[in-house]
Amino acid sequence: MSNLVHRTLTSSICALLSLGALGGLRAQEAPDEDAAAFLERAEATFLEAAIEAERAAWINQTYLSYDTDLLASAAEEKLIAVTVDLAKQAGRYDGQELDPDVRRRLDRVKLMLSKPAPDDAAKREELTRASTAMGSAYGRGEYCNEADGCRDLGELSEVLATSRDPDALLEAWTGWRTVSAPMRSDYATFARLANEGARELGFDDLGALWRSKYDMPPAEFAAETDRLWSQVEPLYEQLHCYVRARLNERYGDEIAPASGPIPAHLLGNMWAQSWVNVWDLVAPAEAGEGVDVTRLLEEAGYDARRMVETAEAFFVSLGLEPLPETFWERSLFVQPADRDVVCHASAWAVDHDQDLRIKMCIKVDAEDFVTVHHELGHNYYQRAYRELSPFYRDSAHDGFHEGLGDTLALSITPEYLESIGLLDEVPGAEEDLALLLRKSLDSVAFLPFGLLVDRWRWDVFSGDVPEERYNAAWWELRERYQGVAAPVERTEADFDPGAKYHVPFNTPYTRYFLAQILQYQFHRSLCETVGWDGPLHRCSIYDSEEAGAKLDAMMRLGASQPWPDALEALTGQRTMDASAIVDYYAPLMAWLEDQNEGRTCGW
Ligand code: X8Z
Ligand code: ZN
Repeated sequence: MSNLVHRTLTSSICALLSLGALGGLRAQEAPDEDAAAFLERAEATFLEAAIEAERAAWINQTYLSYDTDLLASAAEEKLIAVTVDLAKQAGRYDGQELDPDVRRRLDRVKLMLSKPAPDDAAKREELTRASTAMGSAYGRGEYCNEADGCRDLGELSEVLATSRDPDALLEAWTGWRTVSAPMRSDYATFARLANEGARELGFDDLGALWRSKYDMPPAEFAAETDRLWSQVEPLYEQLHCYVRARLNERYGDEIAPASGPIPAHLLGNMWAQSWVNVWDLVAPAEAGEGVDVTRLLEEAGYDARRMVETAEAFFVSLGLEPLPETFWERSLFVQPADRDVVCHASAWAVDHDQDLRIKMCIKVDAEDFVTVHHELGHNYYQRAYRELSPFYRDSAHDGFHEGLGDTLALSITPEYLESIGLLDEVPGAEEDLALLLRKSLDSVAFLPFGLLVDRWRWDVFSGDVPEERYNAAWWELRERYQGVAAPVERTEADFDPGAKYHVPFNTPYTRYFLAQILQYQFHRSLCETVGWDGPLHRCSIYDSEEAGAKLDAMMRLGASQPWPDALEALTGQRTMDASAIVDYYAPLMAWLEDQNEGRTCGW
């Protein structure tokens, strides 16, 4: 089920490897039904449980309460039980020579769960209880003090984005992390039991299961992410060096040292994963403003719904169908005033068919303008593969799902904004640097964070990081990859990984790292398709049915083929390649190197 794209059961592809991986499965009785008949039954059984869990999760996340927690937990538990049972039954056909499509579907059953549970009912119940408790704590989380009362993540994030008072930033930063500290023991329970479930399915641990979803051996996949990171690391290091120097100019040595890692509360975002909110602090005087999409949206009087309509219109301009009426009736676009909801944006196909929805507490700003395209990308992908086997209703790999809408968002150029009436005058080439720097603060800045969240979880699941080192290991990775440091001392009484949605909600994260790289690869090849020969950051595929047809063809494959086939259908290439993102920012890289002359970069 990828239909609730970011929760329990996620996507991606089974592998050549899963047979080997399942070597440890308990011996099964010889099957008394043939594989195709089993699959037909399995698809129906899975779909029924998945849809039930989906509905319960939707109600839970849009009406957080004691009772909806229990109902969602029970439905999820049932789905896990059903899926684990089917995965074990699928194992009965291991070693049999079968039609390749039957083989692939069988192998995928074993990879459907990102949270497998042990066979033991009590343990399964404990696992889902711990998970739901963490999710609910995150969704309802707030930090209260005398001066400001109680503030939720949205309000605390607003402080990180807009305040330039180091004390206020620090309080918002540490305040949100009071929400995650109590999750620590539930997380340890979750990791122990989900690992046990993964081992029962024949994987070394849960991390190995996650890494088995990429049509290659898990170790090879880890090496792939290293390879991609090494392609982009020099660009990140230059950006880091420049931003650190500008923050130092603004805040001084005490608050923002000129060398070493950057204190994590100064970068405009709760997790320092996007730095675009400190644009005003880092904008070069001589380079202009680029385009301030937040201001344009505000001036044009956009509201949440209008933002979604605008994103939908982009998809429609590519020749894709408008969203169904029920999308508009059933989605949640605005944070309700009277109840707790999980505000983190997500996209759903509740019935694994056409009941598409997004759930998002939309703010009228540039960041959420990109996010609505991101979420609709999920919905369009879900609709494109809805007629495939339930075990193929997913993207080629999870980076494709995450990168689809973002690819369209790369086409939100000044020229595009002018064509939809948001921008009066398209800035000339003299603004290119500002455009690239602005975008890089969102995109290049994200890359190491995209990588490290799962580096931490892989180490936790493998046992390399025991519970006593959860937080220390987290900060080692934050420093090593991102070059950021905690602004105040952290201890093992804290649980800072839990302050990021995807940890309590158990959503794998490497997908976003891959997506950040793939979207430029998609963009570059679609720009070729539309015959663009200018700089990549000025190319928009808006209005191109030819580009839309290519995207549609890829999306329709779902997970039915190994991902290199889907990548080839769109780009002609069979490997992920960070040269597109590197090319896109080449002029910025040159400028940054020049700016950083005489500075010692790195940390
Ligand atoms: O979680 C998301 C999406 C939902 S799949 C809003 N993203 C990551 C994050 O917010 O941390 C998109 C970018 C990275
Ligand atoms: Zn997403």
